[in-house]
Amino acid sequence: MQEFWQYVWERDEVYELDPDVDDPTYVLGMFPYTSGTLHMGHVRNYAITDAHARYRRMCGDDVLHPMGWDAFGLPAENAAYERASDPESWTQACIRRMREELETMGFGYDWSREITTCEPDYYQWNQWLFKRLYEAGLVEYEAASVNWCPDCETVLAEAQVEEREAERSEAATRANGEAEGREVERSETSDGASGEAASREVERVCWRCETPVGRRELDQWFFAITDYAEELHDALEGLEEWPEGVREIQRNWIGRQEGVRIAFEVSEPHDGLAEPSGDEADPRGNGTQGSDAADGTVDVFSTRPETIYGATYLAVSPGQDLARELADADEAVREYVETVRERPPEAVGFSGIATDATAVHPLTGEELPVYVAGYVLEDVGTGAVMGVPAHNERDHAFASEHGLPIESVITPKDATVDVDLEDEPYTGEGILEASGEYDGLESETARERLLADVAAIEEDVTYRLRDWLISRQRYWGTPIPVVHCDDCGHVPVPDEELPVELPEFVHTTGNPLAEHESFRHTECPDCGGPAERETDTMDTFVDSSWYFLRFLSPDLEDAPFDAELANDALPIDVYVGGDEHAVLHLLYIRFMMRALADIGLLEVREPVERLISQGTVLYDGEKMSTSKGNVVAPLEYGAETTRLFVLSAAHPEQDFEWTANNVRGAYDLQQTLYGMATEFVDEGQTRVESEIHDEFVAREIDRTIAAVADEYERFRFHRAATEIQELARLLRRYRAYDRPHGEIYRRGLLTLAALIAPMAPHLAEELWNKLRGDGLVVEADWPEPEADVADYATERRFVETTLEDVRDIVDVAAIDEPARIELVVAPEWKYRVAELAADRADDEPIEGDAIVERAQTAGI
Ligand code: ANZ
Ligand code: ZN
Repeated sequence: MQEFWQYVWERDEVYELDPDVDDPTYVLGMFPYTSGTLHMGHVRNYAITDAHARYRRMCGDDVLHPMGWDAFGLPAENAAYERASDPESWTQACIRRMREELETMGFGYDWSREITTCEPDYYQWNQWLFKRLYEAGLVEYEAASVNWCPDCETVLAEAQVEEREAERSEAATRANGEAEGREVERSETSDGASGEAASREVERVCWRCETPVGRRELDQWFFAITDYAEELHDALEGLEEWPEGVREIQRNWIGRQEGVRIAFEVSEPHDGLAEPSGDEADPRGNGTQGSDAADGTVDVFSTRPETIYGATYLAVSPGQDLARELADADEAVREYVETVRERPPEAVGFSGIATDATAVHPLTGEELPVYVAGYVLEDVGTGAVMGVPAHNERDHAFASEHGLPIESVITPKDATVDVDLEDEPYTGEGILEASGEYDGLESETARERLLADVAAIEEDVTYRLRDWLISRQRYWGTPIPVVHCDDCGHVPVPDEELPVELPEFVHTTGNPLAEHESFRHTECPDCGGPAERETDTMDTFVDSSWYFLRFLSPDLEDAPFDAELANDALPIDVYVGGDEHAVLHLLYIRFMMRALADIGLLEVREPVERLISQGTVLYDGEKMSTSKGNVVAPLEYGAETTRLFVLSAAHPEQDFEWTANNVRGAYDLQQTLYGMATEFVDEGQTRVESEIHDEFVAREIDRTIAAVADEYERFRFHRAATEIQELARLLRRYRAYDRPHGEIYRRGLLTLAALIAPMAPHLAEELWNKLRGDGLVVEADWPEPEADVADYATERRFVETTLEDVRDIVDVAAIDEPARIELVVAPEWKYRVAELAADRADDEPIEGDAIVERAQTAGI
């Protein structure tokens, strides 16, 4: 039966959006990664968008609800090795299977817009966009110490590295939900200063295979997302229809920090500072890279400038320009820098090396030693710090390990607070001491005064966000359209030569593209000389950073998207996906839109108006996942039951538990509705007068229409399902009392069909067809209430709650059906509730004022 309706929908092209519509209601679920087969997370995600799209369509909107495939990436390549096959065939097989599963579920997509990111007619536009970003200065090529997964044999973006407690308290992380877990992890890394974090063993692992991540130094391609750090941060404020949790995770990830920049003069005794190596300043330092060797100053970033008199050394990150210069001049420093850059942070610890250089304290003129230290992060602030061991956890740890002086400059206001600086730093606010003319000031005042007085101290804001590393040393991705020429440097492949197509797959241990002689060797587009192609491919998150634009004009041949259409259709009205994408995908699309806007390809800067971050489907308290072996296949219970259940089990943003019992409820509801319609059709219309019931039921039908619409508007499918269930129950009681198979009953059944159509479309078509004999419910209008039910709905709610209140003094359950109905429709309902209550309590009717009095006593 389901296949029948799916066939009809397809035949009538009911989900295809007219290409002339310029501002559709754009409803989108994050397209699936083609890793094999649909899982329950997909089903939940797509059931939400599907129900919403169907509801909006019934309300008369032109709805765009497309689907495609995020088809590049490592699993295909790994599967190819395992099965001695190739990534292309494996991926295409996955796509066929997953598309069939989506169709079996009855999701209503406009398949005429299907896109597949691993096909040249899609990925050529990744290359084209890469070039536009490159021309706009938003692409960098840098030698960088990067995260390296030894198992996947590729580089990982910072956001693809997960932090775990070494002993792995999994239960705790799960209980917090993935997203919160990440947030906690992140804030602890960025604030290693807290005592707890310092004592905690954190392991950095690959997000995909959970192998501990190492470091490697490689030449890499980056997108300059840090150019947008400030805007990405500030604009979060305006994303009112995003869950606060996701905004908070992005805020933490971008990591805005207000502080100061302090310039220290640095000198090296031997031969002065080496000339800058000619490298451009590192773009990942937010444009605030501190070393400026030419005039011999190093900027440090600090949030506590008032501790400056307590600075006993200066430390620079091993990746910082000054460190590289010092390494050139000093063998020992060079060795340290090299080893430390190949190591994961937890192996670096508080190691460091003293250099010959000294820094001049801007206030005391004292000479401070300069260290290269692994705990100073290259991409944070200026990549250099002033070490204040007395008041900063990390500096304290470093100083203790290297025998550096610990000098107190802040004492707590409360003299009873015990401070033992040998043991641990005092990190709170307080009163300044040993700070020259600032002695005796409170730290906050001192901060302001120093900023005003000292030219070397300037206000500064820094962001922890790093540039987006897009290079992957893998085959199954978009080739980066660049040629390396000995004479001309990096030369982008001319537009007319795009796409740079992936050559045939070869089985090899390393990067198949690097082994592909005919791919690798080419001609320089500039000078025609021999040159080598870039063999890195793009991170798959590049593919998904703009795919929603392609759905608007999937067949466009001369551009990635139609700008006019995009300006009209965007932002996406409703975007639904898992919260594991809170910082990867959802940050990249916000960056990409802004970059495209600044290049002049678009006018909209924010891609998503309303974001729904769907909760997890649990089984026995754990996330359903293949690795846990607790997966329920989406089709095990039948498409309709599954979709109805995942929608009715909980609010989309909440987790819920998959239990056979709960699923049963969704199944029963369908059976009930189906049974009612069948019986009605079989028995034909009969009519018995029952005025009071007719009026009540008619009003209830109207009220339910309004209530369900309201729930759908707010994505509260679970409450919509409850309303539908209640109306069905009422209609059954209605029939049981009076056997009134009349017009009102029929309208009730038709209404139920329409109301449930967004969630259970096959069933709805079936009911619609039985009761009407023609037309499709997917194309029907949302039902109109016959009467204005606003007042009635309020009244009814009042009566229902009042009845609840009466529970304390009488057995309300004992109030029989007609009496209840009478209560709800009667104009003097308030009085009647009291009367009934009194009646039941006494078993002896009482009258008039006594009733009212008693009702008042009962607080009614
Ligand atoms: C001196 C100082 C004294 C600092 C003091 C703090 C307390 P929090 O506070 O952890 O959020 N910092 C700056 N750049 C850094 C880098 N690239 N790598 C590692 N640490 C860096 O972060 C702000 C502090 O982190 C800064 O303020 C700086 O140490 C350190 F009593 O400067 B502070
Ligand atoms: Zn050349």
